[in-house]
Amino acid sequence: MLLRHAPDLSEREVTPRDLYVNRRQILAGFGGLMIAGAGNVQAAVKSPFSTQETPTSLKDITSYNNFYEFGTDKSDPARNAGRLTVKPWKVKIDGMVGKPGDYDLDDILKGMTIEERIYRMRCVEGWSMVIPWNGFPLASLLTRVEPLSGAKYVAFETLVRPSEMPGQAGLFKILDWPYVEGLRLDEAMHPLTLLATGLYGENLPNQNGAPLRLVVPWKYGFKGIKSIVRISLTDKEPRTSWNIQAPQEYGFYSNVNPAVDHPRWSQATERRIGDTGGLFAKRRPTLPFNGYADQVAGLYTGMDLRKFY
Ligand SMILES: Nc1nc2c(c(=O)[nH]1)N[C@H]1C(S)=C(S)[C@@H](COP(=O)(O)O)O[C@H]1N2
Ligand SMILES: [Mo]
Repeated sequence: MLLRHAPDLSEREVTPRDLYVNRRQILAGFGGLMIAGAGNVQAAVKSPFSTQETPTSLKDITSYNNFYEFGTDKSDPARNAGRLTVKPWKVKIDGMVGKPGDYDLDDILKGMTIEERIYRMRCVEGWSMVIPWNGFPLASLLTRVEPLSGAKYVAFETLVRPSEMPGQAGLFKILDWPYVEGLRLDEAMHPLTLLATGLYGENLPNQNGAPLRLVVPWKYGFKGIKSIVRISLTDKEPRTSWNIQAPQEYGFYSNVNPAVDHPRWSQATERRIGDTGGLFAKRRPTLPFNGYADQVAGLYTGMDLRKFY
């Protein structure tokens, strides 16, 4: 049995991909210790929420991305994000918290459980990937900074650094920078909600949102804000980039919902990236809450999800 504190191991030392699927499932809890299976060196702990679906290939996960700070084409982030400096990395935590501050990401990681979770990640464009994330529950961080009793929402902001983000430096303003997102506090505290720092046992590739990005498995991909530099607790519903850009098309909630069409396309089915046949591969039915309805539907009881889309 191997017991180590999270900061002793960088993600690079965590499980190689071929060990993933049949790994012993031991949950260490959020106590700050990792427990790996006897005789194994891997540090990640498989989440009880992991899907059994086959992960998308590393190549597809890292070459088909949306990250408009690096360009609007799906291939732009892989080409342009390499120059982004991701260390050192500070995260400002402010607003309605007992312990606001400018935290160094390495300090945040001290004592955090490194968890392995294989999540289906879906995107509004009707495609999906299955990504084996490494990271820690957002709740673990929020609990440590002590939200005040009046806090109802969490707002997130991405880095603004035009010198390293060509999409922010161009003549055309693609989006209002910084990219912003938000969650209700109960959504943010849900154990499925993750701050990812890696995937496939490696540090997060820049194009996937290094060094820290949000993963909300039951929401569309655009909720997963990348390269986060600020987390604010607030009592007002935060603004979100896609809602600012196209309010008729994107609401605050952005829950995966096959029953509610996007104004310009159906959201009933999705294309799994990597399925044979490429663009012509058989589409899959999209599941309510991305297949996590048992865990999260209760967060929305009594809400009209056509109105709160
Ligand atoms: N800062 C920032 N975060 C972002 C985006 C972006 O353009 N900028 N795109 C979003 C969208 S639309 C999607 S689909 C996912 C894609 O994440 P992935 O490239 O890791 O699959 O990132 C989301 N997070
Ligand atoms: Mo997206």
